[in-house]
Amino acid sequence: MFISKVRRWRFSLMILSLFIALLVLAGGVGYAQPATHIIELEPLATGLTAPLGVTHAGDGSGRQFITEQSGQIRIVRDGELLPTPFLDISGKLPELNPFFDERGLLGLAFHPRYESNGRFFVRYSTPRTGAPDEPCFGTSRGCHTEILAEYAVSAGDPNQADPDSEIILFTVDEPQFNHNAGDVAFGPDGFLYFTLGDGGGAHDGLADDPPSHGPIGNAQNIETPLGAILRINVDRLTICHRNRAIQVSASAISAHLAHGDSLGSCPGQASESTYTIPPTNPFVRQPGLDEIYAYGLRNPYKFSFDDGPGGDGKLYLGDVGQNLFEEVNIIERGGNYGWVIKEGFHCFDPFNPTSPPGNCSDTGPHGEPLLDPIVEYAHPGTGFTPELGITVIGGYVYRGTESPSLSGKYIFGDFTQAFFPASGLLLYIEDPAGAAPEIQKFQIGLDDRPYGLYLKGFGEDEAGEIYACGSTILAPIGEGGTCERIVALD
Ligand SMILES: [Ca+2]
Ligand SMILES: [Ca+2]
Repeated sequence: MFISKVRRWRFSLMILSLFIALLVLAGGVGYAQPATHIIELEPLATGLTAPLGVTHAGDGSGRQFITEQSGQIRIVRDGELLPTPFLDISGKLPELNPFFDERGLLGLAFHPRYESNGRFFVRYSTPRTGAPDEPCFGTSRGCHTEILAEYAVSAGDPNQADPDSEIILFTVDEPQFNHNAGDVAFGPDGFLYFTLGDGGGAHDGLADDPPSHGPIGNAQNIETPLGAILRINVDRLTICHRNRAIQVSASAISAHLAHGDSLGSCPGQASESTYTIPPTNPFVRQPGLDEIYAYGLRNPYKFSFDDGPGGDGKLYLGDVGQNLFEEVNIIERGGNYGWVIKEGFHCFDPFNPTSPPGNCSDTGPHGEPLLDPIVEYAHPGTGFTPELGITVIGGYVYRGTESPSLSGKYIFGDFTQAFFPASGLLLYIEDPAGAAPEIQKFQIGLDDRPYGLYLKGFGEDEAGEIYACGSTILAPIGEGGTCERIVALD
């Protein structure tokens, strides 16, 4: 069977070579590479600190909302960056490290019915004391907790959130400062999705003695929310009604509160969460944390849904790799995406992370298949190809109208090709859900100039136009941050 496969492969190669030779004879050497798209970058806002993303309220206002890692949500209205932030939670954050940090205000999503209910959701980091046996204890970055919280717009001003409206929905203590992921978004199903990395450090803790993330690491452990994408329902909430915890729809909350009920479980009773679990989550009524939607992820920093006109709603996610490979995945419900058994398409050895073993298990701890990404690329100087950058930054499938040549392409990028100098990359995948997705590099400007910034995130406005955000500065400090709209020149 193996030999016949090899023969078939050789035969296919022969046919392919013949075909390529004919193409070369017919039309020169540009045959294998589709023409690179040329884009221009139009400034949306400058003078920012560490912009991680752009989103919109879906309320027809045309405003863009920029998430700053330093703790502010900034508004751009009619092309002007408003001086007062929509929300500033910098006082809740740990002191961010002035060289590099992955903590801060990390994600923002507006409720699909924000225009009528004023609800929005954020992910951020907050400090905690920690225990002496934790890897973060006594380190320069200390221990922290990751939080998913809900806020509301203020009653009087659409450009001001109510800072006192916070409801904390979900918290998890982090063993290290890094790999917090942090994106938040509503799916086409109306549920809220958010991501958490494997807890941090390296090798998902397996090379530590003893393993600092448990015997199989966090990403493969379905009893922890770390290393996973989670899905919850924020439209059915728990309230205390006549000393009994009940679940009601979010639209009925204010009526209940007016009649003396309170949000959350009843005093003195077992605490219940302020959200509910979609009954179709993969681990409901069986082992595994009910919030998990998919797992086996290392640092699923950015994700999005292809939910614009012509999109099929697929969930695209960039999972940041360790020493060698970066990857983009299309996430399916219940899927195990391989980390820490695999990095990209390759097997991973936590004790020899720069030499992928030839063999590893193709299933997870419960016999489930490990799902491969749609594409991978390699870190520069590792001997693997294609050599691009060191940290994938997930983006969006373009469904806007200003750049028709980009329609249906997955626009994403890389943080930087090396820590110094700032050398982010803007990339795309021509046919991301097709049979042979391939990574291409955008040409920036007719002069083909480098991006020249640390790429920190992407964003999308109400019209489906896509923005890239970056900074001249590695850390979340200073005023070197900018968000720019990506516009095709072809
Ligand atoms: Ca369960
Ligand atoms: Ca993977």
